[in-house]
Amino acid sequence: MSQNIVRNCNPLPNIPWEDPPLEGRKEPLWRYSGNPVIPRDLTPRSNSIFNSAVVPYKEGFAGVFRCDDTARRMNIHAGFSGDGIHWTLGDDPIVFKKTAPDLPDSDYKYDPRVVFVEDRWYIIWCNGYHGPCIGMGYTFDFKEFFQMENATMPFNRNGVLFPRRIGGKYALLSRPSDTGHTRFGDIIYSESPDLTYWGRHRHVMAPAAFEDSGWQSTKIGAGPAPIETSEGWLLFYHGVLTSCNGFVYSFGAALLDLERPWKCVGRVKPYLLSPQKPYELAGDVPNVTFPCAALVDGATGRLCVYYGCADTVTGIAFGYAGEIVDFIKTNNAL
Ligand code: BMA
Repeated sequence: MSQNIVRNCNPLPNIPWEDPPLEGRKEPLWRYSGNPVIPRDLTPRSNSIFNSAVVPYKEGFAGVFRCDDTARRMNIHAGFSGDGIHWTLGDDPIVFKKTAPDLPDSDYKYDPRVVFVEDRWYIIWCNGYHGPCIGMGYTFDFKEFFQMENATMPFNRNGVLFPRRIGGKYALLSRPSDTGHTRFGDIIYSESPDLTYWGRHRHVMAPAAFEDSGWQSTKIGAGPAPIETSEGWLLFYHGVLTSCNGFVYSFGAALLDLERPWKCVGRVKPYLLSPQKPYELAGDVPNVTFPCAALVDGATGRLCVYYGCADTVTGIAFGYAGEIVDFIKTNNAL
């Protein structure tokens, strides 16, 4: 176990956990032996459950889950778990109450992230409004949900809110895109005094050169909410390679400056996890590992990352924040 570098994060003694394999570990992340933890058909009408967000809640865990139904409509459902591994999900999508009467409806919702900021849980997702954009809402109890104004105009995906204000402002990462299966994508930082009006946009990271770090050479996008450490914000992000057979989604990690998070101070050259297991290689979209949440034990630095597998099921992987930051520093692509 490495030194704990996590800051401003509560202890989570009941974090899902399995010790690392004793031998043969190249990357500082290892998969749960019981993966996948969420099957595709956990709700009566789900075709697939993946790219989902989990947080500590009361004595256990709660979450917001991407469930595509058997009509292949994309939506998000609430769920609860005692141990973070066995889940009960609502049969029906979340019904949001609008915080303003003229708030537009959503054509679809997908790829949620959840983060606690100040007094409530915020949900950030890819929202259908004349194409994909960043939708936002909140809850206090994972039973009643409120929808806010969209944080961005179309087209944008992979919106991720920081867990605290930075320089007095709320802070958001997002990935401007297009209407389709976008073939480009950089991570951008924006700030807001009120979670409605966003500005002071700053470029954070671009895809890498194919020759240098192929797994992240087509596009990249922020994953779970950034984790505060003594070395900077630890950001898991997905990266995409264009192979002769289509996109391949792996993920890695970067370190962002604590007070000026648009300054990337390190990012991995090799991936941390790539599609290699049968449930990552085969499914509705083959070769996808896509992280959307990370549980953190503030007392030990243990992490449990939730990631979508082949756009079909959900898996988890474990690691220590300190080991991952060491890996970034010794395998730095910058
Ligand atoms: C992206 C999003 C993700 C999905 C990925 C791979 O554009 O739609 O939800 O996991 O493609 O299909």
